[in-house]
Amino acid sequence: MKQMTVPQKTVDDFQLHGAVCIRNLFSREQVEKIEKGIQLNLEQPSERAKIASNKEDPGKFFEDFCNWNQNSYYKDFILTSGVASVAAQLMQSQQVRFYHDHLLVKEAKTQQKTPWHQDQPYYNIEGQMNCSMWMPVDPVSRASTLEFIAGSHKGPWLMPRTFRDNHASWFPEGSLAELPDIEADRSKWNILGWELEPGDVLFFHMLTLHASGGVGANSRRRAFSLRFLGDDVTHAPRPWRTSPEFPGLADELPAGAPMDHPLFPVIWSNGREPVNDK
Ligand SMILES: O=C(O)CCC(=O)C(=O)O
Repeated sequence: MKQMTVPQKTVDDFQLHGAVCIRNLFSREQVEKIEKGIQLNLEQPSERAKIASNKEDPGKFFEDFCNWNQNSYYKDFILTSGVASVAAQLMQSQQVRFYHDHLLVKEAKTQQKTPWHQDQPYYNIEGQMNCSMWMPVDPVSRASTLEFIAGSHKGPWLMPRTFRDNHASWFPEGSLAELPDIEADRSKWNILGWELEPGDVLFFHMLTLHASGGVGANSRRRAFSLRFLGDDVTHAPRPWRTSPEFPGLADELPAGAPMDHPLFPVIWSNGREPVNDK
């Protein structure tokens, strides 16, 4: 497994702000591999794929999850690009488990925004040592990029809601604090956001509040995301459908157990372990 070394300042920024941009992390060749993976994913979507925009939207927001095992481009990237070594450093974790992949394509003219949210409340995990990678294969303007609220990864957990109709489909109403209205006065918040070129990559904590805008007439925005788990992460089975869902997992992995399951292979272990590509 390839090792890449991240400057200490980047690690400190990730720990402090919960989001960082690493410029030029991946070569054109790696970006092209993901581009091919995305094309294959779009041609052969899984049963988990969904359209996250309204019918009236002049564009389309397509999402799919958990395809790495069927998509050789994704799998090759995950296992050989060195991305796991970056995740290990940012999380300050000895070991990195792969959690899942997530494809997010906003076709040209998509108006659908991604509202402010944290990812972890939608998931089936507890633990602080985690991170997500978000990498576009198209140039992304400041207006269409992913934005983050610096420091929000320190908590609290905020109520996850459906993106289009604001429904509490996960935690019961009243059980978590509500999201503040960030757009009502953006100047009150430390908002981080970077214009991106292919090869630039964002990493963020699964509790960091993030959001993105729509895209312009000539700017398709294909983004590929990977989710990584560190040493302290354990299984948190939920009585509702998580996003993504891992059907049957609760019967195999008890609450509070490490995520030690073939669905979540260890892809980095203290820089030494061979890749487990079950
Ligand atoms: O790509 C987007 O617009 C949203 C991305 C996101 O919410 C995520 O990767 O968790």
